[in-house]
Amino acid sequence: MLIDRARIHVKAGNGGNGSSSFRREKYVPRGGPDGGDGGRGGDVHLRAAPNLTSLLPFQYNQKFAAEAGGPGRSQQRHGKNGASLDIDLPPGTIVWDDESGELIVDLTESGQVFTIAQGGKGGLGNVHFKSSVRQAPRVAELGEPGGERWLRLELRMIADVGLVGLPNAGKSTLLSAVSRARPKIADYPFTTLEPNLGVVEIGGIDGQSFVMADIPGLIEGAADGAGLGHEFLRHVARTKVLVHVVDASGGLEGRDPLQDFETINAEIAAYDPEMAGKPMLVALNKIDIPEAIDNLPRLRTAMRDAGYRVFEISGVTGEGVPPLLQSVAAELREAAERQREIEEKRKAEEKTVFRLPEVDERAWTVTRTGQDEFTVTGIGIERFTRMTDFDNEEGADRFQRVLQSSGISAELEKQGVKPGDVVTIAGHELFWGEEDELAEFGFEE
Ligand SMILES: Nc1nc2c(ncn2[C@@H]2O[C@H](COP(=O)(O)OP(=O)(O)O)[C@@H](O)[C@H]2O)c(=O)[nH]1
Ligand SMILES: [Mg+2]
Repeated sequence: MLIDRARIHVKAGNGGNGSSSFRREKYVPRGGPDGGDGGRGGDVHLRAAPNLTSLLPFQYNQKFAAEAGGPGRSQQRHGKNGASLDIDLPPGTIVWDDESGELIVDLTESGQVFTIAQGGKGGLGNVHFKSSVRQAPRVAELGEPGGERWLRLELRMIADVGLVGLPNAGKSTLLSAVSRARPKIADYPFTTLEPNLGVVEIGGIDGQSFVMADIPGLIEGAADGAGLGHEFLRHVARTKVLVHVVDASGGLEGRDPLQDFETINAEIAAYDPEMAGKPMLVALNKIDIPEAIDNLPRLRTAMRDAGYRVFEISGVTGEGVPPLLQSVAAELREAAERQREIEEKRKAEEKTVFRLPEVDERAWTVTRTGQDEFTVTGIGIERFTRMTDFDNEEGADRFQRVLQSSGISAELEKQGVKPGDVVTIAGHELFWGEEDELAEFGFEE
């Protein structure tokens, strides 16, 4: 099996800082606050893009960052929102969080989009913090940092096209002629129950490519009841087109190729009726041998009469191979089109764009983490803490008011917080202040 792996870092854009500017107008003494909000940072999306078959590009390029939001500006002007970034991955890519090992998403379907990192919110400009007692507030929020993480990508290639045929028909030879796969050739009819995979690249405008599997052992294994590996079955089940390779020469024993063809078809039908229903192209192989040439007119007529599309090829010389591949590619495009219609119907009923799970951002938890230590967690309060500019006295004041109005201060008191204790929120260490201090909290300088 072909497994491709890569490790990449994604970073959503930081939110822009809010502006703390003041109006400078001739007749407005100490003009009012007019600093606008920072722009939102761009998200990073993963997208399963058709036609991609490899993670190779990610060996060279590992860092991906969406644009940061612009800072808010004077005259209440909003900062520019950062552009989001789409990372195209081949369908079949499995995405893990590199640190925790958690499975994040399995991009199975072409077109599937997943938001992997959310852009930071823009900070509020000081225009929002106007009140009657606060004529000229300096406070403005910092932008929220964008999400970032290391990801592990794994692409397990699934075959689009399966090569079937009797041992020695020339399946492995054909696969190695059209791809970089190097299956063992000849003398290995029973070697392996793992399919060999190769990526076949068809030139042309859209640079179509597909994954072809040489499926040895299907018939042998199925016929004598040998257990086929799970991976093997997965490949067989997911192929969309079969190419039936027939040794048109009849081999050294002078067999009848039509008889060979029937044998395999009967076994496929017995093995899995669904597989027998897949589109099948016939490749009459070894046309570089005189015996094959002699057989061609008879085989061609019989198979076409039976409704098959027939190609005459030589895996060894390459003769006749390009038209076969073009037809396979066309067949796959049709299969993809049918699949897309099914998907669209399904999409009409359910949403297939996955988002990060929705959670209650305002929920918080206060935990006593030591004799004199407490930790406050919660998405909203942590974000607010990261966005607070503690160097700014008014920002710090506002922070305290939020702690009070949210009930966090009351909960800390209920749990027995006393002056001098450390309260940690989003990595900031805050000291609980004395009752009679102006500020209930003092902040570490
Ligand atoms: N002359 C000739 N020999 C071929 C051709 N394709 C395969 N062979 C030979 O047939 C034998 C079996 O080929 P292989 O690809 O291993 O068949 P598989 O068992 O179907 O995978 C090998 O000796 C190949 O060299 C062909 O187009 N022309
Ligand atoms: Mg083989």
